[in-house]
Parts: sequence; C-alpha cells; structure tokens
Amino acid sequence: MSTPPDTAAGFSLPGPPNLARTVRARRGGAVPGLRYRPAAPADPDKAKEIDRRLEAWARRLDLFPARWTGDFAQFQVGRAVVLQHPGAADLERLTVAGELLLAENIVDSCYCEEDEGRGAARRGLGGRLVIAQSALDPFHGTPGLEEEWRHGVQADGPLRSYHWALKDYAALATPSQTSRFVHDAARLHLGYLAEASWAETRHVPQVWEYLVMRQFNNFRPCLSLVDAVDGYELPEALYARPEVQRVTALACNATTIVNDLYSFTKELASDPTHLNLPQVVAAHDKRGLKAAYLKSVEIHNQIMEAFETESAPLAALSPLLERYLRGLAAWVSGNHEWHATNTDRYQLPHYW
Ligand code: LA6
Ligand code: MG
Ligand code: MG
Repeated sequence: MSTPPDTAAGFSLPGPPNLARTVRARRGGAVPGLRYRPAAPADPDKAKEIDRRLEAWARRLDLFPARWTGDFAQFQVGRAVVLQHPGAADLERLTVAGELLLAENIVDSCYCEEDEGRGAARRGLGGRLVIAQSALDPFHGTPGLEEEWRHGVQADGPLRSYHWALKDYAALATPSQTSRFVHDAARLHLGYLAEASWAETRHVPQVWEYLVMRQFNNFRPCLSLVDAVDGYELPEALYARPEVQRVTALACNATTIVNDLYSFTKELASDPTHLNLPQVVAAHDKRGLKAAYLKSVEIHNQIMEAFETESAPLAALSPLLERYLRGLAAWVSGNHEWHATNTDRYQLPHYW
C-alpha cells in the first residue's frame, strides 16, 4: 500500500480520510440492499471461445507484454461480454465487443491509472489521449501527414488496440453506430482528464460534480454497442431523442456506480485518496466510510429506479425502442453479475 504525499505544489490540501486499514474486505456476492436484476447465466464454453479469440488477437497485435497474460485471464473479458450481451447475434459480434472492452481497459490501465504500475501518468495525459482518440477518429490532412499519422497510431499497445478494435467494429456496425461509439469515446477521454486533473491537485469535488465526471469516465462506450451486437440498429432519430438519451445515461451511470461500489476496497488499498462515490460522500458528510458507502448504494438504487421507471413508457412507444431498452437492461444486469462474481478482482468491505 502506498501512502501518497499530502502536499501538492508545496501546500497542503485536504483529502478524504485515510481509513484504508480499518476496512476489512469480505468475500464476494452482491452488495446487500443493492437494486439489481439477475443476469442471464453465461455459457462458459462461449466465454472460453471469446477469450481464446481475444488472446490470439492481443498476441497478434502485441497489445501487452506476455507477463500481463494472467491479469488478462483474471479480468474475464469473455465472461463479461457473454453476460452483458445475452442477445448477441453471433460470436463475431461478441468478440468485437470483447476487443473494444479490452482496448478500453488497456488505455485506462496504461495511460490513466497511475497506481496500476503499467506506466500510466497523469502528467501529459491530455496529449496521449488526444492521439488515442485519433486511433478511433481518423486524421484527415495531406497524404504525407496522413501517412505519419497511420504510423503514429501503431506506436503502442493502447493505440493499436483502439485502432484495430474499431476497424472490426466498423465492419459490422452501421456508420451511424460507429460514429456514436467514437463520440462516446471522446466523452470517456474527457472524463479521464477530469479525474486525472482532480487527482493531481487533490481536489475533492462535490458529489454532483464527481458524478458529472463519472458520467463521462463511464461504461457508456460499452452500452453504445447493444444494438449492433444484437444485430440491428436503433436509428439515430430515435437514439437522439432527449428521453432516450436520459434513460441511456441513467443505465450507464448505474453500471458505473456499481464499479465504484465493487472496486471500493481495491481502490482504497492501492491509493487511499482514490476518488469513488463512497469516498466523495465521506469527504462531505464526515460520518465515516461505512455510512458513505451505504448512502452511495442508495444513490445507485435511485438511479436504477429512475432508469427502470422511465424506460417502461418509452418501451411502449416502439418495438425497436423496446428491444434497445431490453439490451441496455441486460447490459446493466450482466455488468452487475460480472462485478459481483469477479472475486479475484473485487471484494466487498466488511460492513454487513
Ligand atoms: C472502470 O472503472 C470504468 F468505469 C471505466 C470507464 C474504465 C474502463 C472503460 C471502459 C470499459 P475503474 P476498476 C469503457 O477505472 O475499478 O474504477 O476495475 O476500474 O479498477
Ligand atoms: Mg479508471
Ligand atoms: Mg473502480
């Protein structure tokens, strides 16, 4: 466990209390009192086949050093996408969802998360992320400069993973679905930058400010695929409607707060000042981490309830919307199941 310096730029700034040693982790299972719906069980053979394909893809593109292969296995990408997309049209589409999930995690781990020991650094992050965005979002210029760009976006594993995963996605999705994904990636990168900026200055945002950041630093790019993976398109004219955007964001936020709840002890152990929802609530309420954690569960539950309540009348409007909302709900359930059962990666605090 590392103890971060309590000074930044030569002056002290208040941070969340360092209570890491008081929180004993307990075994896995669902967070007591959490509002969630059970996921369709994952077919282990399907998950294994996706993992086999993803491992071959990662080796072929030399995405990460061989010594990280065990971390790859622990992450269970195949099982994640099988749980999240129970209506997937075929294995190829599931594999592409896995490529994108892997790529997003490689970028987060290698560029953004300083504590993970993979060379990530907050300093200079903006420059790295803008180039990463261009691995998804092509540069257009003179032939010579485009050639330099083509070469430049093959420079490291994070760039190669983004570039080749998106190429595979664009081959099976419509241009509108691909464009949707590229915009969601830009939002993700904006969120990473805000997270890094607050970590650098040791700024503790208000709860609403934290959740705004987390609405961008969010699983949204994964939920952006639900129609393409299931083999159809929710047309832009429906997708862009404000009420559809709202329920999409509510679903995405519920899934991401689930990450904050399940990764709480892991993050506390690696950096006691790492921001997640319970930490930010604790910093403001000053009633301790346990009360803050339980309040965070309540915030999650209200967001889940709003997603479910507001989805129902929308689903009644059109069969396509109904299918899309079912896909979002399935992703939410599958994501919860993956977090609750990935006990190698996540353990709950001993609060109950
Ligand atoms: C994971 O949270 C998360 F929500 C992300 C937005 C990063 C990956 C991006 C995707 C899949 P965190 P943990 C679009 O970075 O808790 O807290 O597993 O990951 O370390
Ligand atoms: Mg992260
Ligand atoms: Mg987390």
